[in-house]
Amino acid sequence: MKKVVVEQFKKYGVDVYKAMRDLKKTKISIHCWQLDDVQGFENSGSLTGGIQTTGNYPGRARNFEELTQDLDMAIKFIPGSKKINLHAIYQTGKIVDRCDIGPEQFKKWVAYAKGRGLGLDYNPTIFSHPMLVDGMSLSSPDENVRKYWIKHCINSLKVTEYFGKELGQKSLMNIWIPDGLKDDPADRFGPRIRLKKSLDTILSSYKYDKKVMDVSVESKVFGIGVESYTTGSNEFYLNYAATRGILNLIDTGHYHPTENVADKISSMFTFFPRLAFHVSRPVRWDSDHVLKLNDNLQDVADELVKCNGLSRSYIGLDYFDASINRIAALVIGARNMEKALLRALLTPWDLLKKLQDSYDHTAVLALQEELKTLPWSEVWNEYCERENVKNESEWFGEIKQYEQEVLIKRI
Ligand code: RNT
Ligand code: ZN
Repeated sequence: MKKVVVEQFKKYGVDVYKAMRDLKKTKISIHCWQLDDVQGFENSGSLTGGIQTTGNYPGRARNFEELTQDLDMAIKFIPGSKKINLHAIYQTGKIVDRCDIGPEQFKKWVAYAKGRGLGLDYNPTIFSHPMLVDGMSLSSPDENVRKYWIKHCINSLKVTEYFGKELGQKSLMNIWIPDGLKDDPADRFGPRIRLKKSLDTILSSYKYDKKVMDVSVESKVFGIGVESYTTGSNEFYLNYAATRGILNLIDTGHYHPTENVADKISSMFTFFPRLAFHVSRPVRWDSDHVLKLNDNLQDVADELVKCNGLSRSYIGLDYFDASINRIAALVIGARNMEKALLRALLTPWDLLKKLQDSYDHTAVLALQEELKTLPWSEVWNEYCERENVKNESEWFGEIKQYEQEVLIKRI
């Protein structure tokens, strides 16, 4: 790297080599579901649960072979340490009813991950299924429905534990349910009490090995068709996670548009030793757009670094755009996550904190703005080179070529 670049950062007390080392230690969990529009391998039909993919770009992966081929293509252009985030619907081999899912259905994935030194994370899939009755699962008024999904989640704990054990890297099982109501509820309390009981049953039914896995719960404000009420709200899961000693997962698209999601991170770390994230980009609503390197993403990355939270967080991505090349979508979003983290790691937070604590807010503002012109992109290029990953001008051409040779032939 050019000496002048190193010196420019050094002037502020920032060691660019340490920043690259810290970035390399941070794992990003790449969500497989961007590559096939959240369809999975079960042939379960349309996507339900208040989430939606729009667009019909050619080349959607239709099976394990195509999906892993596309994943390999994407991973090639994403520097740094990676995991793959799976959903139950990506079960392979003998497809079973979702409530009966187990490690057997994920052997192929473990072999895939092992071969590449990747970790795996996991999500029970509580949508796109007939047992999601009237949009409800773990909070359903119907006991049979609740039992079905409880069983799915208990078996999912076993899958996640299997990942953690087999791969020697901790695995996260994240529970998100779409339960909610379209219009003003007659009863808000009942479904929440039922959800609490269902979750307690899941957690007490199987004593998973906490050394190899964690469980998180993901809240939401609303979904399509469930605009008026979501059982698993932010307050619900914050309290649930805090009282049960599990993790709370922040999906950056699941809050009111005027809420500053980054601001939540320091409050959370005040009480929770560890956090989990689904980093997404909401456009007007939880639209799951591809991550851009915008202020919202940078703010999240900055807070993670400032709170010393990188080693205490599961950082996963969560978006699904079917209107553009899906591999490029995965690459662009993941690289932007890495870039935001690198920029955060290249910032002299101690210096800025000192200025704030000595009431010199003018100097804070001046320095914050001055830092924006530092040549962080030079460090990014160096990082990509060290990781043997192509830079901005080169990877896109390769993906376009793959589109011509492979993707457009998938009809
Ligand atoms: C939905 C949640 C959930 C899903 C994925 C597919 O609003 O964000 O995390 O996006 O599990
Ligand atoms: Zn999410």
